[in-house]
Amino acid sequence: MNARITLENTEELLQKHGQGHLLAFWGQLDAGQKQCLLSQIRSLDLPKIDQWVANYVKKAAPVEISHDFTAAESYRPHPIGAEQQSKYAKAVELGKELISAGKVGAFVVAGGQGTRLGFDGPKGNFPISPVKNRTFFQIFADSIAAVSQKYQTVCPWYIMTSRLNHGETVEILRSNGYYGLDEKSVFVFQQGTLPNFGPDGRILLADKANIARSPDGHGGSLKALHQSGALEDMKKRGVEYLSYFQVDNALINIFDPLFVGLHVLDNAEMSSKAVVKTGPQEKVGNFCLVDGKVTVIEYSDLPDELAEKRRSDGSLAFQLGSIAIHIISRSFVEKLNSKGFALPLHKAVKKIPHVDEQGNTVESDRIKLESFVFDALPLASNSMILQTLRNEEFAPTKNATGVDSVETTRQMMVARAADWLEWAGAAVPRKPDGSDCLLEIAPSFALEKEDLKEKLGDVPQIKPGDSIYLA
Ligand code: UD2
Repeated sequence: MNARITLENTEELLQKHGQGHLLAFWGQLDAGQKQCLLSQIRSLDLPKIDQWVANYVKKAAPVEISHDFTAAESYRPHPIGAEQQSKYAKAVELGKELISAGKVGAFVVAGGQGTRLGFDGPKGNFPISPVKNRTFFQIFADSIAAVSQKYQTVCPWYIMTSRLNHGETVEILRSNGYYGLDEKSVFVFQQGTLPNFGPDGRILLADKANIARSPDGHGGSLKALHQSGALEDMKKRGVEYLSYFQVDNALINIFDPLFVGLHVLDNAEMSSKAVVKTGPQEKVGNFCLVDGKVTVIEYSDLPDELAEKRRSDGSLAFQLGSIAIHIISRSFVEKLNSKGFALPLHKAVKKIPHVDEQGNTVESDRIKLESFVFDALPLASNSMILQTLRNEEFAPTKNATGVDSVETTRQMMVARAADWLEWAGAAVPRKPDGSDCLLEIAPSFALEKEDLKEKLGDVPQIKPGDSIYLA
């Protein structure tokens, strides 16, 4: 039976858990603020928070890595040998059937802050394409429309936002008419939050009446899919697989029949795409096998000696980088939610606005906790990894300039378009370090290079210095 909740017993409970300071400004609050703060405090699972404080907030090392692990195996981008060739062909056919039957949905996680890019607003609204300055959201929507058209189906789009950008994201989609997609097939939902902490484990106040909170990481998507009704929506539509990707990858191939098909043929619950890392310290997760389970160890958590370890042929021992592209079975997310699950948390030190003991608003390095979606991989009964080619599918936009930047993304978009056109038989003017023109291919023109073969007649002659948009 629930005991009656009063200010006194709340105070007592908070004291017991070392969080009594949350009521420090109680006397300065009006009745509405008091009620609001009390309900926030009551929603905290304080015994669980004690564990988080001990296991994550106060621990110096972010995660403990068992040294008893090996590198994970993967399928190559192209099949090796006749047996695999026939498996890939079967997978492609199956993948196409599943996409045509409307069983695959697009799922972008777009709840992050995108601080490094220095862009004001949801990252999905950043104008990234090299010729037309189309935004990430526009590019994804164009791909979804083109796939729906190609397979004569409706591919729904699930978009996860956070409290930091939900309203703005919805408004961007609405004011752009959902980029021509049917509004009913675009499902936007918010991820959850977790409280912020000081280094001593005390929960921070954002102001005198509110607990400071941050989005709970992209791992929060697995709960949010359930809590928001997105899973229910998928079930109603008959969507069985989610194609998961990040908001900052303009080269994403959202509906890849081979990837979907291999996932299903291998009875996988959650699968991943990987690239061979550019070097030991590339900022991508590392695919490993821990106790026989596919596991991703984030770049910041892999000890240097393992990151640098090489095989006899000179290649990196841990060479498969995680590019945050997954197929996730709906039944897997349903199963996790039905039996209750918790992903491990990771600690990040960020500038977080909060009130100090005097009640002044300050911004300083404090702690946020988040979960990572790839930590669900070991929970899957089966998990498959498909290697892909970086220049075809992975151009992360993290920074304004330099590595993984707006500039490198645009270069990669042009380079892929040039490669596709040349493969199909068009002439592309070249400089020693790339193409001597700007090229952009709209998904409606070609979703893959094979689509260009029959469109060559629509490709104009490309001259040095040209800016060409093919749509
Ligand atoms: C991520 C991966 C890294 C590699 C790289 C590829 C992690 C921890 N690392 O690095 O291994 O695959 O991407 O580009 O993921 N997001 C949310 N809610 C949140 C936090 C993030 O939706 O609470 C989204 C965010 O909008 C973005 C994606 O998750 O689409 C990744 O976030 P990030 O850019 O901060 O990830 P990063 O660069 O640490």
